[in-house]
Amino acid sequence: MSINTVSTTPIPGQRPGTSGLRKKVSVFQQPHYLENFVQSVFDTLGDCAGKTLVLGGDGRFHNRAAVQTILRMAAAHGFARVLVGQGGILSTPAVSCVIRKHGALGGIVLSASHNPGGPDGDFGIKYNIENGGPAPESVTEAIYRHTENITQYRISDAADIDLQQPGAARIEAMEVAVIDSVADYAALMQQLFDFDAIRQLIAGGFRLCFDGMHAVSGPYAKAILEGQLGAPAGSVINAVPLEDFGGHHPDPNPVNAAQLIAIMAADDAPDFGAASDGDGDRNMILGRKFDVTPSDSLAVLAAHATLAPGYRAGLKGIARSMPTSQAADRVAQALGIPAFETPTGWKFFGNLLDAGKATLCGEESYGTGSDHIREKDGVWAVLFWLNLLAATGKSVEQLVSEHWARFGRNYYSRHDYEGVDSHAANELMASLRIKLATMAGQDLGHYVVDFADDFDYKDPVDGSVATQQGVRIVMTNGSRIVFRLSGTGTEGATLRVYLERYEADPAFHHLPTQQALGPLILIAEQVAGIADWTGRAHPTVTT
Ligand code: G16
Repeated sequence: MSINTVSTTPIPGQRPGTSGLRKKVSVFQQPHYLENFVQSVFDTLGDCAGKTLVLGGDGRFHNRAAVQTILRMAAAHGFARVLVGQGGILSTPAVSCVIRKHGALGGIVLSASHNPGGPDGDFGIKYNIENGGPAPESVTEAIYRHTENITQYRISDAADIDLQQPGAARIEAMEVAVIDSVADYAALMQQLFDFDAIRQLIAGGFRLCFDGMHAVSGPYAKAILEGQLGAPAGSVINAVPLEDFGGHHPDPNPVNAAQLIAIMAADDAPDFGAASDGDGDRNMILGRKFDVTPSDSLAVLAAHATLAPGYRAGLKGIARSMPTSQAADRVAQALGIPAFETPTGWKFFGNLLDAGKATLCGEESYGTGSDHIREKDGVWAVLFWLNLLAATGKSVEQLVSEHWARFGRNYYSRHDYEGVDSHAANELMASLRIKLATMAGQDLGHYVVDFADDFDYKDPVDGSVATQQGVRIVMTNGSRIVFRLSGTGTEGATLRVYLERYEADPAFHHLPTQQALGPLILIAEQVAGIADWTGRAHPTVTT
């Protein structure tokens, strides 16, 4: 074995987005592409002698090859040890858990999350810091600056490591520990939730269906739901991770999890349904013939959190991303705890969690989590719901309907216009920004504008500032329209339009969502000229 220094030149466009660097697989397969980025991560970290790195991914196409390359580069950079998931597999929440449990310096997650996989699909890489969470922008920007100036990388010429069995190996002086992908994570879940009560619920005939979407959460759900909690074999469907996710889009929403939606809409539907995404950090929760929006899910979990052993002491605060509905804010107010509003991106929750300001966090993009790790967590959300159902004896629909009756309902929908021309999307946003100054007080038919702005965030812990995080038009009754461009796509631009209407009156709590939001949808089109700019009369995906 020896370490080689390889000459390279900067490759443009390696700036991490909302959650790491995501590109087409073919882009990552270019000579030096992955190596340049990984060396830039290591150069940002500096001396790593004596340090431990965690490494794993969601098993998508190119995962295995990338793991071997990163192991050889970590050895050349002088890491003492790498903990790598068996088969190169670790869900994003499991990486966060393992970093924290083993006191690692950080971790590398190989995933493009909910984006499609396979040779023609997407790949991604993200660095997580010592607290287990995604690197903040100060770190991702430093990595990016290194990619712009890189001239060489260092890599061992060692042979591939066998990742199939747990055990230890060496590359140069570095130890490679192949760890069970599930064990540490499952142990943490047992501390947080009442497994006995859930086991009893299931033994009593309660039926559930978890859709692994042929992505990384299948093995976690199998081990915990079927293995430890006694759900009958077959309760976890699409459980085997595949390199192309079986050709599906591993995005747990009513559009992409169509098989699960059909199962939950049938007359003999199970009591509870759930799905997770490519890397296991998102969740979708369903009752029998009943969908729970992610924003409502966060609010319901917060309102009942003390029923779960890990949260018995109560919540310190609740944080949500700005476009997420304000349902959780009402719970925070009732509990007398602070509510935080952050830009989109789980990395913005890290400081709040580290500082003990927030316990629960959530996003409209099917992400929910807590201070148990520093990532959102799909299986955790499922177990939290099961714990609530076991403790209350109520159905999913009952819990949500009672929540609306108490707090009012925040009707909510996101309209995505995917793959639109980037220039047109930027022009649309620029033209919206120009209008903001004159919008306050405007009568828009059903609504009067209270204020309109471009969301800025000042982190209450470290004072860092993030600007231009989404255009919001807020009505006098709290209803809102938010516009922003996605930071996770790999083709053109994706315009996201977030629509929210607050309804206090229980007589109006059971309207079809798109109907309830109809007037706001019209206003969004009028104000932004979406059809003119994008050439699209309708969104690509409505969730
Ligand atoms: C990532 C981020 C989330 C964000 C989501 C969508 O999730 O971690 O915070 O809400 O992307 O972001 P955007 O609207 O910019 O596409 P994931 O699950 O893709 O890692």
